[in-house]
Amino acid sequence: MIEQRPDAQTAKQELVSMYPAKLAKKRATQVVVNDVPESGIVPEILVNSRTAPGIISQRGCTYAGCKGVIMGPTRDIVNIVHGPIGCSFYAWLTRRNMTLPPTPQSENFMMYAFSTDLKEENIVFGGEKKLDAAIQEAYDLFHPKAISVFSTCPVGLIGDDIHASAKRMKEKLGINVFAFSCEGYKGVSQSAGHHIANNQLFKHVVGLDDEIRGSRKFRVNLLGEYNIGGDAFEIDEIFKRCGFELVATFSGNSTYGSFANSHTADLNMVMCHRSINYVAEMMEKKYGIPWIKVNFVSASGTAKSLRKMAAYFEDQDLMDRVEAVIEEEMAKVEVQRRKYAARTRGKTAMLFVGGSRAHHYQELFKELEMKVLAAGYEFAHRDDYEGRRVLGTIKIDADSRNIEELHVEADPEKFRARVDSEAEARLAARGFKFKDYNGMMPEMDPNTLIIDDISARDTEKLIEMWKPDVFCAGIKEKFVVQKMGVPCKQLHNYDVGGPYNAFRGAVNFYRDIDRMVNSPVWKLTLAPWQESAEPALEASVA
Ligand code: CFM
Repeated sequence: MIEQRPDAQTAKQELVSMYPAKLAKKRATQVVVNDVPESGIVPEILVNSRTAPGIISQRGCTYAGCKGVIMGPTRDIVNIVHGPIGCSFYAWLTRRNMTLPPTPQSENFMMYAFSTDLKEENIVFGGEKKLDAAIQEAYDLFHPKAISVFSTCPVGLIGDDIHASAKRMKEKLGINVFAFSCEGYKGVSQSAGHHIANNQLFKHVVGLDDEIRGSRKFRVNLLGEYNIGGDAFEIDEIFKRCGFELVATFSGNSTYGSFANSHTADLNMVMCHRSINYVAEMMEKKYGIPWIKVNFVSASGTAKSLRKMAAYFEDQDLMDRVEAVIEEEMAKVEVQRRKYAARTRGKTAMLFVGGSRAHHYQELFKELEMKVLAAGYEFAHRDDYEGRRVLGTIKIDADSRNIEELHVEADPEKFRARVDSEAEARLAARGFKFKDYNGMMPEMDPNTLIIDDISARDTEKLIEMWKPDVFCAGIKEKFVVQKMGVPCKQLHNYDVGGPYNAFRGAVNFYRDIDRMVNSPVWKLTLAPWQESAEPALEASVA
């Protein structure tokens, strides 16, 4: 019952007060009671800061963000992990990012785990020779278009020069070989790995192939979509029906060639702002491609994003086609939405995941007429919480300075401004905004709790206090949460469900959430000795 919940301020005090004084002071700036004044200026939150040693939080490492997240979904690059075998095993297709090669014979290396399998001996005497040999072996076996190398923690400590090795082998083999210094400890979370992946992809691949391919004239890239559970397939299908030519996705269902060709698109759409805004910014500077924020999670978000894409191209036929697709799909979705919302209305949810889904998935809960009580990211930055308006005020600390900021200038030959000042004025007059992201907090209710980098202990306490009908997180949290009698929906890999994007995906989500929040099984989770006040066993000390 809502009435019995402690209010947000009391709940915050409870969460923060369990830490030692110094840490409690810091946590108090990472746990925020949301407030959305007229101005839209939400309270400041401390984020992207090191997790205190000893605290079990949801975060992953820099290598996970680079190799697993950004580069993982590309099927035709051989990704070699330079490090002990455990790192490679950890990143082996655990994220459910799917791919669809054009024929069964087409290259697809995603089901393999390539590793140099570093041993103690290599840690002592160096592993560069082993890396050269691994690149050679992968080339001999598969003859791929490109090979990339990822370093894990020990490699950074012993100082193997993976970039020198990549350069040597590139010259020797005549294919593109490039490397990522994405040692796990390099940043405070996965987020640093995103940035490193963006940089190297931009430096070594984007812009290599200028040929204009495809028959449709509205050429777009979708950035920050990773085809978890087949999401990208849903979006692709809608794009085709509307008449957009999808040149590249970074990086769901992607190929090396699509990255190389991506600078020939005329618009970049950014879905996951956290993981890929760097490439969007760099492509704008170097090639003149503007970017807009989109969200294909939820039916209403999909409709809004499609309209924005069509508005950009200022083409009446395109706008008409987009409207027709939206009308047809929304009619179908709405029937289902009403059916499910009748069963989910008023139920409550919490979302603690990643750096964008904790925000995007709130749209689907709105469509289900559910209430979000609390949310937070694992590794997002202030702009993802408070909006890009705070970008100029974010303090750069030593950890962020550790990650290279590429200096990018307009390409003397390939830069082409896609919108002139007249078009820009026309679009602005219609309320169209480029590079615009308001973040999660302004779209949440006041007096909800925003918690950055939630810990295992915070999670338990929060559930105890506010018992939600569904808790959204990942595999590390899932079973702890469920033992407390609350269903946990994994928003990283969708459990075995999905796709959840675009129109059909939204309906899949409605159905799966209805099943979870209305299942009677969660009331049956007490052990016999918890069910009654009577002791189950009696004994006395002799
Ligand atoms: Fe972006 Fe992602 Fe996410 Fe992310 Fe991730 Fe992911 Fe995620 Mo897991 S890129 S920030 S690093 S939307 S793997 S597909 S689900 S934490 S919210």
